[in-house]
Amino acid sequence: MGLLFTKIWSLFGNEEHKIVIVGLDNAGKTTILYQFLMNEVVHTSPTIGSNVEEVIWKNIHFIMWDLGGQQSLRAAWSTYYTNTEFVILVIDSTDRERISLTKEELYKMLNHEDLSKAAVLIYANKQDIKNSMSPVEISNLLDLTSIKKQQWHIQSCCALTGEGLYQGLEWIYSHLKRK
Ligand SMILES: Nc1nc2c(ncn2[C@@H]2O[C@H](COP(=O)(O)OP(=O)(O)OP(=O)(O)O)[C@@H](O)[C@H]2O)c(=O)[nH]1
Ligand SMILES: [Mg+2]
Repeated sequence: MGLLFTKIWSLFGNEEHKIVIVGLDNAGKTTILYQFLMNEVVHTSPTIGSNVEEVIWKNIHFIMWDLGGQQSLRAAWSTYYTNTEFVILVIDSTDRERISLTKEELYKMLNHEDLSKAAVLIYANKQDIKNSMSPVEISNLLDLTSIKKQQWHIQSCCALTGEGLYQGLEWIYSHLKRK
């Protein structure tokens, strides 16, 4: 009965799904959040702390937390993890020097008990820039196939044009429908 009620309740779009958006500074997290909210590119400055917005898509309510990615702020990411259903990891695909740092942060996150049941969407952002790493290259560098506990998906995108962003949300949507 509880489950049936939950399903019917979600049909009316009253259920909220918590997403945390993480990634190193300058990856494009805030740009992505406001693309989802307003379908436009906003002028951003480095996020100190976090931004939170409700994004409604296909009648589903997402509470999206965009966390600051600077080194001093990353230690606080875990304070946002409770009840998180989806993690969106944003990668600056031109930032080859720091992909190993992203990998470290990714596995630290995946090992956190509050995220053991979360699903992970990885955006290979800034695909508009020449010589950016491809999703395949990023998958290999992050060793994504070694992730066994969580479901994951990698999506190439460009936050400036919005290209690829909704394909990523589509994966989240299909994940929710499968549950
Ligand atoms: N060329 C290009 N630039 C992008 C893209 N996405 C974001 N940017 C730019 O990258 C810079 C950083 O974007 P933000 O969204 O502020 O980055 P952030 O991940 O929120 O950074 P922190 O808040 O410091 O963690 C901005 O100048 C954006 O305009 C993209 O797809 N292509
Ligand atoms: Mg930001």
